[in-house]
Amino acid sequence: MKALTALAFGAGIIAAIGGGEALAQTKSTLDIVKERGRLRCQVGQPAPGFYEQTTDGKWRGLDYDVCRAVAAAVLGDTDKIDVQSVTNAVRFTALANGESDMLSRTTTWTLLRDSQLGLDHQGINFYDGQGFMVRANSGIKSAKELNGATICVITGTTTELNLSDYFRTNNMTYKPFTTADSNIARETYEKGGCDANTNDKSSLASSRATFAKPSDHVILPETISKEPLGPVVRHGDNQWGDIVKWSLYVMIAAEEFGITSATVDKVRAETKDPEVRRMLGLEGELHKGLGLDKDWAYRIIKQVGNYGESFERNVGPATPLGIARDGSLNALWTKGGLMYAPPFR
Ligand SMILES: N[C@@H](CCC(=O)N[C@@H](CS)C(=O)NCC(=O)O)C(=O)O
Repeated sequence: MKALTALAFGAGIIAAIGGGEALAQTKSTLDIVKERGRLRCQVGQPAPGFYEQTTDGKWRGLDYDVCRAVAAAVLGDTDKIDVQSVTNAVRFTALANGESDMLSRTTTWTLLRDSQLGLDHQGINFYDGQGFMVRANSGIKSAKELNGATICVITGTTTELNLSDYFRTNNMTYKPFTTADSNIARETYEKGGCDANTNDKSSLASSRATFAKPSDHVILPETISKEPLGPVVRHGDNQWGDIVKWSLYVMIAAEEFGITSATVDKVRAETKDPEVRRMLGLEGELHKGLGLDKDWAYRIIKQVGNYGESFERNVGPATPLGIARDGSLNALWTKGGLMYAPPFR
């Protein structure tokens, strides 16, 4: 419930800031963030594992760690973040008009979003796909059995569009219960107002973790779409986009190199690996193009950790979400997955 208070507060910030600031922006986002000394990072309404508030009011999550990585790279401190928590329906406007510096909030990379909304996607931090959740006692075992069902869905999402495509393709009908508020969708489904809840499968796992009895709900086997999720910046500010994208790649590459938050100091003192040395700023001038100092990547690994550390502490098998990584698209490319960082060269 604490999260709800913060949500209202976060939405208030957005409203209060208004649309002006960056429309008249002549400075780069990097300069604005450095001058302000704070990163305005947009997340969604709290979604456990991805962006949520703990009892001490701090935010955490797999997506929030991308915000933290950028804050560590640019401002040297993962706490220098103003969190903007807003609904899906206004997320792109709030970024495009300059209220947010970036967003990192289970957002799917699509052609339309990348090319027609004044935005640029910056890589993928979670490979997802859309699914359905139903009550275990419904006896439903497949999405193909949902003909005529009432389905809870959040507006302004790819989810809403895929739902329509899927039922049309399979010659089935459904009654949508649509809302912009993810809490209302979740609660309406939990209280029996919908036969099924549809969302990205990770989001379903996230919702289920908040239910009174998670085991009363099952996620059906079908995956009806591709949902590559990742951070987004405004179109046209390429250096800022590079910073966001390469901050994420540092986390992925660090895991591939076997470097963790606990070992990065030792690695920095001892490594002879040329690529690791370039990434950590021990050799070369790679930081210059980003407009950052040479320790930017070191700080990300030290303060946030590598991608695997973030995955395990936020959404992995030991968390309430319990998402398996082995054998999934979210494994490193060296382990059969798609997590892959371009070279540090
Ligand atoms: N990936 C979808 C949206 C996925 C989604 O709806 N995520 C859930 C996570 S539980 C959600 O609604 N979160 C609340 C929010 O972001 O406001 C998209 O980009 O349109």
